[in-house]
Amino acid sequence: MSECLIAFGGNLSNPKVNFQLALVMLCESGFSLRQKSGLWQSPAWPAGSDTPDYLNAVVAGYFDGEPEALLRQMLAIETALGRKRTVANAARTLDLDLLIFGQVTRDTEALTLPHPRMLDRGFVMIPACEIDEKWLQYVEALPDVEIRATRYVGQW
Ligand code: PH2
Ligand code: MG
Ligand code: MG
Repeated sequence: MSECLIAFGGNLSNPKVNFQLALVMLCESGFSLRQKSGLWQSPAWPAGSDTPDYLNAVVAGYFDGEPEALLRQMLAIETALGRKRTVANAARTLDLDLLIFGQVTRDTEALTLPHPRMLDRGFVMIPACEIDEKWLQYVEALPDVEIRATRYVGQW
């Protein structure tokens, strides 16, 4: 069993419901949930993106298998819940990003572990702090405006 951390994001057609459905589907695919953050709302990154605000969350749990197998399930769940792949940072119904998978490192076209940009993103680090306060140092390094623009909006 490897302990893993997964980021949820979305800004089209009821992301909260998509998060709930995606979590059920993940748990049916061999992922066992340990802890989940609440929901956090923030403007689309990068600043000035002309697209709706995002909802984000982070979940921690366990997976018995290779990270590539978990990633395959995550991509299938995104597709099942209406994700269309167009250009980078396009608005999306659901984005599932594998942040950490045990001590595994990967640098392939399909998968980079740990996730290369996770420490720079308030919408990932702020929810991650609910799971483990070790991420707080990365939140403290973010611009004040970004921290203030990321709002807790409840459970899911
Ligand atoms: N995801 C993106 C692009 N921009 N902005 C916010 N606030 N939250 C996201 O999850 C997000 C984003 C591409 O994955
Ligand atoms: Mg993604
Ligand atoms: Mg993403």
